[in-house]
Amino acid sequence: MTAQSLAEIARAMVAPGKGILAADESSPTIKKRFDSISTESNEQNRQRYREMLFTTEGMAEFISGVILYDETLRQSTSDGVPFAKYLSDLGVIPGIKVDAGAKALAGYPGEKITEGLDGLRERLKEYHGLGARFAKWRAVITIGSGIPTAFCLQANAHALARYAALCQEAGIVPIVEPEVLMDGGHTLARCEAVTADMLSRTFSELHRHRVDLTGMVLKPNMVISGSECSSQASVAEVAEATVRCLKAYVPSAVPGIAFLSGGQSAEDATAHLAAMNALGGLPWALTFSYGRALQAPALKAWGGQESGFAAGQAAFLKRARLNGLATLAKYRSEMEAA
Ligand code: 5MM
Repeated sequence: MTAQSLAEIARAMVAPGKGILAADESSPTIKKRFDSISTESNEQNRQRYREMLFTTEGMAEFISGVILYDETLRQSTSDGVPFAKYLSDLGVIPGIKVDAGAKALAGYPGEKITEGLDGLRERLKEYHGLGARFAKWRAVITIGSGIPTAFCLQANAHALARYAALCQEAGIVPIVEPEVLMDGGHTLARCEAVTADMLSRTFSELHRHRVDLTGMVLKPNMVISGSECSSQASVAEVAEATVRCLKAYVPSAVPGIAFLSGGQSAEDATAHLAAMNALGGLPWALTFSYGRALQAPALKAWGGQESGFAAGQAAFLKRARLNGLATLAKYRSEMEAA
């Protein structure tokens, strides 16, 4: 596969009016989500839940791609169509989470390093054969007393770049996800400083690893007040700080930026995205790659019951549609009630 086709895939992932569904919860995370609706996390329930999301009629109008977990990439619809084929036939690009999770960084209490580089070349080859055309790797950065350290930021940036280079070698577009967590009492300004440092190191490592920026998508956190900070920034302040930070550190060769939601409410994540797009004059597409902010209302409406299937699909379609409108700056909060 040529660099041109990587760029084409990347552009399709961030096409106007569309964004990405992050449905790549690992087994421990999906168990937590299912626990919240008192539903057992077994293979059958996980298949049915993901089938509910993927077979939502009309979702392809707003969803460009879906990030799958290893188990999900190997699963099929109840009619026996592999999920990857089902999505591709709809024009939705299948993707795959390839990191092996964030583990404690030895020698650096409270900090994490994402693992999964060993054997990645071989796994990417297999995933490409199974239909995946993009991948995702998430670095997790915690803000706290004396952290993050420069060492932790650098180690994670290096791993992200090694992953991205391997993806492009395999004909797979890398989603590069350096997530600065919103957990904690820190201010918006502190989040901006840490995000800026991490983005700067990430793009420097991507350059050193000869990653083609036109064939990747960045998945960052928004610049936001810590969830326990006594002073919470307004929607306009979050939009301004996030765009200021991204403009300073993300080269315009990157076709698009697809945010994670990071624990924001579904409505906040949509309002922030819409406010950023309303600022205009952006060198890259700004869209979503939400997990919780797209799925939380759908998970609740489904409730693990067949009788909740249609309600779950309606809730998912609503969030997909409103976020699609947010990418075009056409979202209004009054639409939530419609
Ligand atoms: C879907 O959530 C992913 C969780 O992965 P793990 O199960 O391995 O923890 C996560 O990587 C997700 O893709 C991004 O963080 C975006 O999700 P949110 O919920 O933050 O929008």
